[in-house]
Amino acid sequence: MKVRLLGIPIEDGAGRMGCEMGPSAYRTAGIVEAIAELDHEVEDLGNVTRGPLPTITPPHPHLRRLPEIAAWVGTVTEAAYRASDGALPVFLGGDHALAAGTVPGVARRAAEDGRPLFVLWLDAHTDFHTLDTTQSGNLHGTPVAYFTGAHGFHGCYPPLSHPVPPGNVTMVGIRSVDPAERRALSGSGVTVHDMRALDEHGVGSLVWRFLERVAAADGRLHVSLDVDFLDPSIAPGVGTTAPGGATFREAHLIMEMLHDSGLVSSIDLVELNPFLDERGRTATLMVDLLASLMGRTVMDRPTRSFAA
Ligand code: NNH
Ligand code: MN
Ligand code: MN
Ligand code: MN
Repeated sequence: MKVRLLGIPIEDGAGRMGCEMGPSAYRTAGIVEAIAELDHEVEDLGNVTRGPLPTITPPHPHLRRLPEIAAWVGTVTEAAYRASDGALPVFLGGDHALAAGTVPGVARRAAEDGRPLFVLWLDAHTDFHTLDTTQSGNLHGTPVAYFTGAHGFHGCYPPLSHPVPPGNVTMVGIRSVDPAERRALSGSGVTVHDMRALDEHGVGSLVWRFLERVAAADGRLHVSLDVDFLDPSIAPGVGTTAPGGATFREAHLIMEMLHDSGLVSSIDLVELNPFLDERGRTATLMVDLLASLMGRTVMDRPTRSFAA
């Protein structure tokens, strides 16, 4: 499989600076070597640069850096569409606002190839705010509402050509949901597995069920991995830590299952803030998780495949 790395140094969507350094930290942590070692062909496309700022009249005064994010979304959508041509793109963030570009870009690619797109959202947060509901004004809290076609982005973010059906989105690891997001999610069709569901059913069976659904639909799968999905004790390098997150083994198991499924067609690694990291340990963990997704194993094992 051919893998393409694309750095997307956005930090304007997060409440604090530092995510801009994410792509460099992944390269320093050896992301190219980790993938190449697994016998994939790797091409590093470098970093995207944001297009010119559009003129936007913000619908609310507290929305932070709306013209910047709108510009990024347009640029990233186009770049993600191009990077997904005949290769598996890994988007190196940058804060989670980048998913408002990567997902629409790969959704367009999937649609042109006649395949439905599914999204696995690994995050402490649901990022399901619209421009009208966000309280913080931090636009990294909005990508899922946008790419599933929610109203409330008109005249701000670019018009969406290929919205992802909410029923194709599954979230895992959730433990911080704002009241407006909770209301919007109920009845939306999005599947939300909060931490309690993980504790009760185990991450393996929840993820397996979702993968079977993607396989049955002959779907493509975009995986969006927010650093704060992980417990802060193992991943301190993020601006919005939330206690009670996924453990080291839970996270690796998901990646290993994703590898075995053969369904993953694009990946975001987002919200790494190297300024807050401890001697690169969070960057290194994220690279190791990606390696598991790309086929790194402890021992040889028989391939598990889906029932017909
Ligand atoms: N829901 C909060 C907000 O909108 C937090 C979002 N922060 C994240 N999302 N890190 O993953 O501000
Ligand atoms: Mn997020
Ligand atoms: Mn988050
Ligand atoms: Mn492989």
